[in-house]
Order: sequence, then structure tokens, then C-alpha cells
Amino acid sequence: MSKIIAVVRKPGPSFKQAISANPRNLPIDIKLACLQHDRYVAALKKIKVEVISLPSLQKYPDGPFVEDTTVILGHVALACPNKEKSRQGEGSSIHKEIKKFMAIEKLPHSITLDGGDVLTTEKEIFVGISKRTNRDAVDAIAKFTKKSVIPVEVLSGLHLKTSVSYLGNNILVLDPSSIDISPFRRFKWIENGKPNRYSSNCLAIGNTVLLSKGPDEVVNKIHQERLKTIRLDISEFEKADGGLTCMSIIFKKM
Ligand code: CIR
Repeated sequence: MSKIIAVVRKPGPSFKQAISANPRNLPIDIKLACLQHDRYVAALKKIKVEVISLPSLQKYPDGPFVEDTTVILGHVALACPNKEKSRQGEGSSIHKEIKKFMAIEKLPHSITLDGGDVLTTEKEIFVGISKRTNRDAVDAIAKFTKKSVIPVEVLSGLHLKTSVSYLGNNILVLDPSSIDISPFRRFKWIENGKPNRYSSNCLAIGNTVLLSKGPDEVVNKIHQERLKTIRLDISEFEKADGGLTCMSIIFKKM
């Protein structure tokens, strides 16, 4: 099996100022965030993922949410033109790292795109049309892949992957009240409700699924699919609207 790489960024003191749609959930406990991040990295290493850990960036409070800076298309990566002003420029040190493995392509200025809106399956790439990602992103991504690129309306929550994850083998975990589910009809899915939204954001690598707190019922259903689970408390990242996938960029070493 080819080696899987994860690029992550440690939270630093400025993570306290990360964007949050629910400021009443704040403040973020930085010490606890660092501990939760260490456990996330340990879980990745446990399943034999090679982790590239980048230092925290004082200038970019949302820096640990590396997923939003880059879309990996296998042979090439796209540098995301992030809509949020405070996040623009956050990707440059990450792209330097990823360039060691594959080419990075830039996208036209009319596009806004966060990696959290891109859900990749074997044959399709679903793109959330959200507060952060616009429709132009769909055609732009399509230029770099042979897969079908399909827009999905995000009804609530920050990104598409806030509410839906792909586990492989045609199985999704999703919250049907937060996204338009019609593009996903051909899949089998494990349903989650809005109150447990963050447990719809799972990180599936091989036959292991990393997931945050949520109903045991979801975990049991994942086990029924003969997948293993690792549960991680990422409360401090959820305060800033982030889930497990947001905290890494995953790709295969070619
Ligand atoms: C933001 O609002 O941009 C960050 N506070 C959260 C980003 C979460 N990223 C993700 O879901 N991919």
C-alpha cells in the first residue's frame, strides 16, 4: 500500500482569535487545544500515517484548519482562493510543503473555495456551494480532473464536509437537514442529526474512521460496515466551527 501523508499545523496562542459563528461557545482553551491536536496526530500515527507537522502561525488564527487551503486531486493540488480575508495567505507555507510531492495549480480570481467544501469519492467530486465556496469553483475544479464534479447546496453549517463524510465502499455519514441530499441518492448513508453535526465530519483512512463525540448509534453503524473507529474529543476546534477533516490535508505519496 502506498504511504499516506497528513499535513497538519499545531495551534498557537492566536488560535484564541479563530473565526467562530457561535462566539458564545468561546473562549478557546489553548492548552487543551494543543493536547487535543497532539492526540489527533497520535491517532494518525497509530494507523501508520506519516505526519508532516508545521509550526503554528501567529498571523493566522485559523491556521490549524489546514484542509481549507488546498484541494488534493491525486496527481495535482489546487491552492484554494479563500474568501475569508483573515485566511488569505494561510496556504503559502503549506503549498511549499506539498510542492515536494506534486504540482500546485492556482485558480482564477473569480473563484472562492475552501477545501472543507470538497468531498471526494472514487468517481465524483462533490463541491459544497456555501458561505465560502462559489459556483465558479465547480467548473474550475473540473478542469483538473476526469471525475464528475457535482455542486451540492449547503443549507446550514460552514462547509459541505461539516455535514457529510465519505467512508469508502459507497457509504456516507451525513446530516440530511444541513445539505441538499439529492446528489447523494446513489450512496448508502448513516444518518446523523444536526445536534450531532460534528460526528458527521469523520476522517476515514483505510479501514479506520476517526470521529468526534456523537451518538453511539452512529459508531455502531460504522462498526457494522466492518470499519474500526477512533473517537477523539476536539471540543476546542469545534468552538471555531472546525471538525476532524479540517485539521489535516491527506494524500498518497506517489
Ligand atoms: C473558519 O471559519 O474558517 C474556521 N474557523 C473553521 C474552518 C473549518 N474548516 C473546515 O471545516 N474545513
